[in-house]
Amino acid sequence: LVSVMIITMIFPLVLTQKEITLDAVMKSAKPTRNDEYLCSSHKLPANEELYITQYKAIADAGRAHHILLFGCDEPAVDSKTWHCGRICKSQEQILFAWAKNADPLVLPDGVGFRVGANTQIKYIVVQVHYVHPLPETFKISFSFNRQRYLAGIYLLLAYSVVIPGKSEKVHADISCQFKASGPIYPFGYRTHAHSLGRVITGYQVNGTYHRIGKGNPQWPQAFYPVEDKIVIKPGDYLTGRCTYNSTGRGRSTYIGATANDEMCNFYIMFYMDANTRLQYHSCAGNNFPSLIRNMPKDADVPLPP
Ligand code: IYT
Ligand code: CU
Ligand code: CU
Repeated sequence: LVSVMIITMIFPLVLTQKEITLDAVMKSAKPTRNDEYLCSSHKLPANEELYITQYKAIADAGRAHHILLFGCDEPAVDSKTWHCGRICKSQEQILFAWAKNADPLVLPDGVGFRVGANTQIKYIVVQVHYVHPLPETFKISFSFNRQRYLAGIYLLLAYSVVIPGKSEKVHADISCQFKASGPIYPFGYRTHAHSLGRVITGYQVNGTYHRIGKGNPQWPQAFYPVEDKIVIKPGDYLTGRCTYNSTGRGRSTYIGATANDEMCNFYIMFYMDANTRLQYHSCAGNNFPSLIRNMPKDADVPLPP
């Protein structure tokens, strides 16, 4: 009854171009329950530096609720496939997110995630969230060519939040200073919360507020294109606000991993010069409360369902 996902990685088929097709065929895979999370790991060629420049054909996975791609130095589990609890042995890096009914986001020309030899990403782990226990087939293609710009992800998150029950508007706020050796150029954003999340907004602050994105976390939690082309410079501030509605719940809710808990995440997908170094790739907590007080008033105004 426990069937196995057959994962094959097909190495350069098209020889004119360095291209790898990561063909994750879950042949007669039988996720056994609703809302099951399955992970599979894919080792990258060990002696080559590679650039992920596109994620393709992900939308074929019609029965998956979401698919997340992570980069790992080493996967958490030795077998090729497992029920995801842990993703990587150490820190995982999110690389991409696809969600049901969302368009795949293609990276801009000349932009790639650097993976493979001499990087912290030696494996790709694909996490599939099955809505129904049905077999699934999908295909992810990567093009690997040296790129002028490197892609990266910066995460804003809140961690010490208590959402009281029976409350219509509860905020979780995030604020940090951006520290790096050069600017970053955001091109995508992703919001993530659980069932109480209503709206999540992220801004760049450099004297004035520039909205990077605003999303309803009940929409497919993919990466969406940024609203405006902005440049985040070292010394700028970043703020985020998650707004929850707990009127349907009689108890308090805390940050945590399960559906009974909540989260507050705003992901920024960006590109930068290859020699730019970021001090951190994430920002946790509300370190500059005055920036939150002055945030545009419409930050918590819900979006259409
Ligand atoms: C407590 C919390 O907010 N967890 C988030 C953010 C997070 C992402 C990564 C935390 C860690 C990570 O290594 I990548 I530590 C969280 O778990 N978010 C989920 C996925 O794990 C990415 C999500 O769907 O955004
Ligand atoms: Cu999902
Ligand atoms: Cu979560």
